[in-house]
Amino acid sequence: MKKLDKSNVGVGIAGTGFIGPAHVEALARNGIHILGLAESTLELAQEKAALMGIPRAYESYEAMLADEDIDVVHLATPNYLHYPHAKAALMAGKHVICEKPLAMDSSQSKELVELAKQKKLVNAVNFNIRMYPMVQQARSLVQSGEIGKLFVLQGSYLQDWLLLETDWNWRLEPELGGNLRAVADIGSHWLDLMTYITGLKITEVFADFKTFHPIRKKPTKPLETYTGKMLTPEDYEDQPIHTEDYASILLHYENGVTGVLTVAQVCAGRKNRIAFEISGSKSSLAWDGERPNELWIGHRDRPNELMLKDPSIMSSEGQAVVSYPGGHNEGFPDTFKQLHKKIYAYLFAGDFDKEPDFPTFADGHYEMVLCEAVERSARDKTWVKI
Ligand code: NAI
Ligand code: SOE
Repeated sequence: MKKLDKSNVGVGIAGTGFIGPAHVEALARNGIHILGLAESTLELAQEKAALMGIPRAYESYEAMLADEDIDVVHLATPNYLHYPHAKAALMAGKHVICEKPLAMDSSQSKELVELAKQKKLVNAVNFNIRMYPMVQQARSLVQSGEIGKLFVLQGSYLQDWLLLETDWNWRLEPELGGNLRAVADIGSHWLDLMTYITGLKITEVFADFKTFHPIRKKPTKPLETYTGKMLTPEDYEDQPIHTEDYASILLHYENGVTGVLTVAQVCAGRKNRIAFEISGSKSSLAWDGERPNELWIGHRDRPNELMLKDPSIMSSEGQAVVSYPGGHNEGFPDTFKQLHKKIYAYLFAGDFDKEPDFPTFADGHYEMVLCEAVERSARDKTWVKI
């Protein structure tokens, strides 16, 4: 296999709607320039390639994989395409960086884990939220024992972009997005984060779901994520909804640690608010993704602290994902930059037996297993073991 570095790596991307361009930008900020892109049509690929200064626009995803200059593919397409596209890329000998969720069910994700291992190819899932500096700081504090023995992990992931019955996106259609919506789309980030920070796996779950809009108004023309506000009322038709707007999930972790997560995409005013609070026998930690440069540290026997992102006072893991000094805020696009920096450093080092320091297909598969347990629990109204 050819030794890859920044000067010779050939990167292709599929899907340049909302999040694809964040990958393109993150890579450019790491000194890696995307060679080609595939879209749903050649015309769209050409238009997006021109917009982002990408040299090659392919007529199809298959044409991109057939390009021998492509070594790595990023998948930023709707969920139902992740499994077939990731599988085809691995079969073609390409490294794969896939958006979450990794697949539509756990048998698909398991197959991808095994295939990537068999082919000895780099595989990553874009759980970018791990890369916020204060999340890394929280992880260091938990891992070093400063919080003490862990008791409770609680939090939420709330959004309002699907609040109205006229709000529409492919995520609402199970054939395109999967059987779970809020849980798989955003809850998976929170669940991944808690296991990443604490090192603890979930042993059982109990979930309660609600769909507030059993019928939504579907636009009669396709639209990219977050662009629905531009439509007018005559552009809609009624569509029954079978996925959850809301879920609360009770969680039992290893070592007797307990947790609770609420996710919802209908909470007015909460744009993209992932938040957690971790309580242990010594102290607590709280973080809010809409104020990502702050970490609250709670104490019983002394005043609480509000730590601001500042590499000069952070753990080495925190420092590793910071690009700017204190007071110079970093946010959502920076998490992509930091995650891709780690993935490509690993790829260029070339030792794929080494433990990756980024989320892999194994983490994506774990989330699929969790999602299926959550779905079963909500349906059967009972605790489900993982
Ligand atoms: P989107 O609908 O805005 O964009 C999807 C793009 O894929 C569109 O440009 C569409 O034309 C293209 N596409 C559709 N079929 C294709 C095909 N056969 N070949 C190539 N391109 C094709 O969707 P969005 O919001 O960008 O989400 C994409 C994926 O990224 C989803 O899996 C989602 O869960 C994930 N995501 C992750 C985020 C994160 O923070 N990690 C943030 C937003 C999305
Ligand atoms: C939409 O809910 C969305 O774009 C998710 O798909 C992402 O994973 C999340 O990071 C932001 O919200």
